Amino acid sequence: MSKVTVVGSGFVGATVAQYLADNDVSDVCLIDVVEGMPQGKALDMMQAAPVHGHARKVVGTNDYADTKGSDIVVITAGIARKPGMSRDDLLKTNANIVQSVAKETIKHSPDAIFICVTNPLDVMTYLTWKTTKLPTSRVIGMAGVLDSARFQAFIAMETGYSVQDVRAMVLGGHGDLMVPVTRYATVNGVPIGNLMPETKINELVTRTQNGGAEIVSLLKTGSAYYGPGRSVAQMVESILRDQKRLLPCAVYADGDYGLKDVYIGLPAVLGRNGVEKIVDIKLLDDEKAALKKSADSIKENVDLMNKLLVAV
Ligand code: TXD
Repeated sequence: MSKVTVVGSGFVGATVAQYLADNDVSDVCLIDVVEGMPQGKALDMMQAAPVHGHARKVVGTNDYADTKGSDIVVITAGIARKPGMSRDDLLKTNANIVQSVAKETIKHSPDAIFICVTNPLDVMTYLTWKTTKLPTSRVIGMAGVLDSARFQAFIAMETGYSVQDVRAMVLGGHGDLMVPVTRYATVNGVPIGNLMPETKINELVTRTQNGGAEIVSLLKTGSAYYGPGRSVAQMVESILRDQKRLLPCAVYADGDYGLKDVYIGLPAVLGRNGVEKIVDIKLLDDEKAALKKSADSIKENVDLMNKLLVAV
């Protein structure tokens, strides 16, 4: 029986928990700093179980002792940027939260694989790795699956073809500098360049890059969670069921794609051991340059985070 701890029982955390239990992937421990909230959501999910017909356990808690022995720890704890708050303030606040969460969870689940979700994603994943001191294969960030899903959804909407036939991968950091590798985007193997003009592809790329902001501006409060939650769940499922899916994830580049000492979105095979392989999909020079630019920006933020953390 697998156990997944989800730290941060907010919108994304609860969506992950619901999918994992409903689809019989694992038992779930939901934890949060807010008292009663994870317990309430867990109880609600346990009451949905008889209707749904699964026998998975969902536990809500504020006590890290209950996270003991988790196979996977998903970190969604953090705050969203509030009006008037600088990016640096957000970086500092979330870095402190993620650092404390990683320290607590690794104590109780030393054999776990960690999936970081908190923004700024690539930087927080790096921090999770540094804090847990785990091998890089066991610390992964979720962003690429979501960004790719958004791109795929837009391709399906544009062409009118079934989303089930659309495949695409978005690499690079989770932000303005993400790199949607349009050459590899297809509808059942047909490159999208055969199906729409380049100007349209560029429009879809821009919409993908602003995918999170578009939803924030519609929701007014909070950010996306169905897409993000489902994306995390796909990674968890690939690991626990040893599916060896090739998914774009924030992984540690140690010379891969010419990048060093940075967590960034690259195509990775996820299986029972975590990141089992980073696949080199042969990029063109301008795609490599875009990836490098994205990596440089992440590294600048990691440096800034290190300064802010020391300043605490
Ligand atoms: O693609 C991606 N990686 C992302 C990232 C897609 C969507 C959301 N993304 C980020 O995930 C977002 O920017 C946030 O940083 C996280 C979580 O987003 P969510 O929408 O779930 O935020 P909520 O609903 O505010 O939930 C966060 C919870 C909330 O219940 C807090 O009480 C809790 O985190 N929290 C903590 N839990 C445990 N421990 C500590 N210290 C803590 N601090 C806050």
